[in-house]
Amino acid sequence: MPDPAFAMHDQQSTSSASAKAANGARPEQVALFISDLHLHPALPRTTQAFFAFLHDHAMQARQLYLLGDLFEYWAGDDDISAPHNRQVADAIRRVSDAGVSVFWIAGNRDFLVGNDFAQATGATILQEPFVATLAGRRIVLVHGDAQCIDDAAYMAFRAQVREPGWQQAFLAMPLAQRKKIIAGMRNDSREAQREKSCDIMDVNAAAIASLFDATAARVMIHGHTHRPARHEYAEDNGSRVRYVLPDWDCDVEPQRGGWIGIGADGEIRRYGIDAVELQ
Ligand SMILES: [Mn+2]
Repeated sequence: MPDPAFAMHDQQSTSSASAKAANGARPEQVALFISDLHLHPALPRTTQAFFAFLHDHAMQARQLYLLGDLFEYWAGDDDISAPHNRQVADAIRRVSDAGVSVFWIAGNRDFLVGNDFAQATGATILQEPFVATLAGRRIVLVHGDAQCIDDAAYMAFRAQVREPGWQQAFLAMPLAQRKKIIAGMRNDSREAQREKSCDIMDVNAAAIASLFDATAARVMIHGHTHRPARHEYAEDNGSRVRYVLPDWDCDVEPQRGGWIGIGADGEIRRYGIDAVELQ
């Protein structure tokens, strides 16, 4: 759906990128992608690293895509006045105020983000799968949890909590009660994950193939699995590439995190937490 608007952006960014390149500046980033920061007041260095990323990198990009689980959890938009949430929202607002288009895809932890958050941050909430055409490339964007179909219990839970009726009933509860329920769910899910094999936690190959088929995209970017990688699949009519974003934790050593950028040249590059390009 967004293709015409994005195509126009692409042309503009290509011309201004060549102007910048002539001055010897870094090539312009058409879009940056991050996910799985799991921001939480108990992890202050991760929040600071996110702010540094926004200031040093996102501010200079044309578009920023937040691909899910920016927050460790989101109890509802009425929790935006909590100090940590407010700081994060304000930081995103500064990026959108600077003229960067900010897009949001919900993760499995922050799917209750709604219109009030979008308004406060200037972000546009996208429904997944979302196909963006950037620098002439058709790219499908998802968080990644919906492709983990081998985890039947999670898929059933996901179907329930994504129901508008369920969300309405949940959001009608007092905020303190919602936070209590979420704290209980987080404990349960930590225990459940310990018992599951690594294979079940990853995306399902057939689900990935059918998402490529359904969207006619050649590139996919997602997070969720915390298995940063670049996967290339050979096809009869050319290859498909799936990029997996890393999760972030800068409150442990070694610190981890990173992002993906697409340049005006159409090249997709992966960067580590230190902004060094990965191979
Ligand atoms: Mn996730």
